[in-house]
Amino acid sequence: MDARYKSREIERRSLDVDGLKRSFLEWLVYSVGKDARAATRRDWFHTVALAVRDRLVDRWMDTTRTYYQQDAKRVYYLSLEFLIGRLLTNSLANLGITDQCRQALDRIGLNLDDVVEAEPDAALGNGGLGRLAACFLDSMASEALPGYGYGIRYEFGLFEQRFEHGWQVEYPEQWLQFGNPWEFPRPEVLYPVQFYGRVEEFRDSVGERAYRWVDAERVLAMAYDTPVVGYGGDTINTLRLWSARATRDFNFGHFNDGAYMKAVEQKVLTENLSRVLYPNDATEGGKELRLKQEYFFTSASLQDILRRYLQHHSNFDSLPDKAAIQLNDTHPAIGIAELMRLLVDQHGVTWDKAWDITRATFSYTNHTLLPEALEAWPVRMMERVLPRHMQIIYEINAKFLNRSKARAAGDNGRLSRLSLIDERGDRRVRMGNLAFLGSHKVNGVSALHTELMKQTVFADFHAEFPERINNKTNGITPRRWLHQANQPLAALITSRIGNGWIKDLSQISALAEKADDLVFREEFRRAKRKNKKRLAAYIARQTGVDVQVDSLFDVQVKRMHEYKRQLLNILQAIALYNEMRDNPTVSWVPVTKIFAGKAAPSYHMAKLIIKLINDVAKVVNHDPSVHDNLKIVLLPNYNVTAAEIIMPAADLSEQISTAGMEASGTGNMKLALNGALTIGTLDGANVEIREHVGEDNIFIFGLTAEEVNDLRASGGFNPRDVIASNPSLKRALDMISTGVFSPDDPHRYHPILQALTDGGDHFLVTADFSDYCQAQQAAMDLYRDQEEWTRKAILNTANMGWFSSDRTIMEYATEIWDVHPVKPEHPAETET
Ligand code: C3B
Repeated sequence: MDARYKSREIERRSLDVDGLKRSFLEWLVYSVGKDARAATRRDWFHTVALAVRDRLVDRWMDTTRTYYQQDAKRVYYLSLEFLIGRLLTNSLANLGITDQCRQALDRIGLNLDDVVEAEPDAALGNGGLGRLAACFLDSMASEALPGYGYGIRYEFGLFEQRFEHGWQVEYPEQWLQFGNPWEFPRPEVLYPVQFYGRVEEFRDSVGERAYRWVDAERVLAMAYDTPVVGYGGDTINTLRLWSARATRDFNFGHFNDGAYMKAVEQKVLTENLSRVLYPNDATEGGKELRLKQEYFFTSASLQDILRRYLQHHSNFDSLPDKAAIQLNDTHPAIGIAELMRLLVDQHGVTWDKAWDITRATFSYTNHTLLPEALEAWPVRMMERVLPRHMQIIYEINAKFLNRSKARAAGDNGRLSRLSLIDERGDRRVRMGNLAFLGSHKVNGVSALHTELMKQTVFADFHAEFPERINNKTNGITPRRWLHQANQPLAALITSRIGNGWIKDLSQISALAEKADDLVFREEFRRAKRKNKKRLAAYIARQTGVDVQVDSLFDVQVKRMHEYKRQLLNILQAIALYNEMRDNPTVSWVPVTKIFAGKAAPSYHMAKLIIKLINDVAKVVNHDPSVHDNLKIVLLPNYNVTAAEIIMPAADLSEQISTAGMEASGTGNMKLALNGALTIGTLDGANVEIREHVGEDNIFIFGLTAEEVNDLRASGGFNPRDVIASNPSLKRALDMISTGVFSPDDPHRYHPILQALTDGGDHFLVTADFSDYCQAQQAAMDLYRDQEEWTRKAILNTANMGWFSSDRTIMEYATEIWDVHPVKPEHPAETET
């Protein structure tokens, strides 16, 4: 494409070094408005981003136009979270102009890596669910699938985490403070979204009973579009994020009364709707603003989808042939009632027809079985905020329960479990049930999770609709997580097997035969060491702790949650610390324990565990008697950008959730792809990772999901007995309880000890402790044999091809969406 662009002599699109350099210099002056001498790093970032953006706009429009002209079936991925991170490296790499850009900057006396550092990390998500959505965007564009992301343009992304005296403190994340060069505001793409008010019944033109939603408050949803560059730059899709705007008439009403300040105040309140991302990765039970956010972006997205559909169609019969709408968890599940409302109330479609269309259009992904994360909105709130939707939900429910087999069998227990309304206590709308009922396909995110869905939360629905539940094991994009984040390893792989793996990760299996090649092993280790040096420098900068590059980098990075069991890891660290002190003459394998992750601001236990890790780290890192053989660091403000530094540098990947509780995990995939060996339970996708990398190349320990279930059901587990019978666990807990790590407040960790003992140890930390320590010992022993370790690490990388999100997304495309690749036509490039 380079030559073609050059032949047209359009400099702003040229992809060679000179052309890039010229446009950088021009952009700096004419768009950023700075002189080269006065330009800051941030100015240069904006300059480069704008110049790169120029180079993708034509192809972006070509992509959109092709979809339009072919009236292609599109997939709409509705997600309250998109954890996309930085975009510059990604755009350059996917356009294939990283080297040219580096050289062009070089000629101006700048370093691309420094410029990249000035980009804020777009943290429009909490954790795995949001990052999965971002990987899916990359894969849809790379697979030439007509895919759109729809979400909210939060002004404040996930909070910035700092540690003050070892405690987590949250600060606002102002990622938009200096503007966002990637987005295109679309002030003309504006949809009204209503709240509150009441429903009026009337007779329509043919005398049928009909409803309208009146006296409601109105908010406008305004679109911001971000181009999503696929690998190779051929397909450029759209991420459309909605921002809340107050309506004008609403303001002017107050203005005329002279109540100017009140009007402005109302405007600010209205626009708060898209102000901030909820920082909990489980649920935000009962928060009205959260419900409004969910409805806001879902309604705007559906209006936009119908508008696009109606450009080519005059009735809704073929909506399911032209649009697949994927619900990313239950957050957009209100969309099922909203589509019914739009079709029935606004477009006059009959109920039964509308229901068939709705079900054929929607599908739903479940991401967790945690009971606290299954959304259930109080009926009274729903009636107040979305009165018409509440009616529609009642109607859907009545029709469904009337027809269900449970009624025929007279099984009232099952009937009440199938109901969209939880009648126990204050009545609630079960959004999971609504999502299930309104979708033609429902999927889990790993084989085990999907199986458990069938057995637990959706057992009754599964009996009713045995074809509906299916599995789509998560994946990760190899572009960001290997090609971009791990350049030393990516270059090594490409030098041996070519670069086809970037687009087709299954090709990486060709590395397996190199596992026995001593030269390759040496180079593999060298790449890992380079990444470890980079991480060590980052750790020193962030925490002031010096770590040994050649120590075993033992990494647990993910949200702080009791079920993920960072506590198990830190207890093992204390036990190891004790062993090292007891046996100073033994030649220990040096270990660096690396933690990172945010806790929800209101999750006290998780925050206490953060404090514990920091307290233990302080004691261990300053104890000369361990001779630097053990270091513990908790890196602040874990985000996508930090993950890009951490993942490539890990030796050991901690995936130690209580079996049955982690739906899939995706960090486990990033780490293994980058050559870390996993230490983990048979939970989530760990099960499938074991199948792919081979059981000799992974450290599996602990209770299985079935054993966990049995243990809990039998009530036959007493953590105090377990603790009493394990001296090293007892000693570690005694140290915590006597204030060894918290001399300023010896009782600080009482709640943790309480949870592990009288609390019944719900997450089975004590039950798995001994087995976990043995697995850790096996890992340390193996690490002494660097050849053997490297061989296994290579086999991990080589066998992770299946975990590409390209594989996942093509499974969704063929088995759920029936959406097919569409090659964009680039007319400007073919005319000469
Ligand atoms: C997460 C799950 O906890 C992970 O196991 C899973 O890999 C990802 O979703 C992606 O499927 N998850 C999350 O981040 N937030 C939720 N509210 C629910 C699940």
